[in-house]
Amino acid sequence: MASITSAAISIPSFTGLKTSNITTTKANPTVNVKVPSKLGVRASMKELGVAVAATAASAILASNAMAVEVLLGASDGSLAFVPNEFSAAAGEKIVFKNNAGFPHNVVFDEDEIPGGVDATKISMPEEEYLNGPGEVYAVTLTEKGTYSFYCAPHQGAGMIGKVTVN
Ligand SMILES: [Cu+2]
Repeated sequence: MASITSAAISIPSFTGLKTSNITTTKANPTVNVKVPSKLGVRASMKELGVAVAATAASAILASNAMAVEVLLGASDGSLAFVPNEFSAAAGEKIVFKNNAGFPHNVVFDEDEIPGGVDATKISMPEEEYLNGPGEVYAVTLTEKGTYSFYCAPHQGAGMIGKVTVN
């Protein structure tokens, strides 16, 4: 029961969780089938409600866990972001992952990001690098619009990219 109780407590922090989600899920027979295995056959209706809400929250968590992955350096060794143009949902995590030709970094161009966004808060410091294979830099952009970014050591070699947040 402890895990279910903690899930129920954390639900208000999910802004995406609406009453309508719970109602819809409750009507779904596959969810009702799963409930007894979690709570046992003596679960009260109130406990069933908590379990259903927790199931809905888990589904939302899973969709929030989606992330865009961008490779730093193409596998053929060329100095590029792969992909170098992509889109992401507002609030979606963007993970830049060292792949080849490092060191790399990720610096957003202060002149080519939406107004009001502080480039230093979403960028790596210009003089800091990802040095090892698989090292990552993750950022979440919440303001919609287009953002240009570059790799400081390889900007001159064309290692630049653009993300559209929508
Ligand atoms: Cu680079």
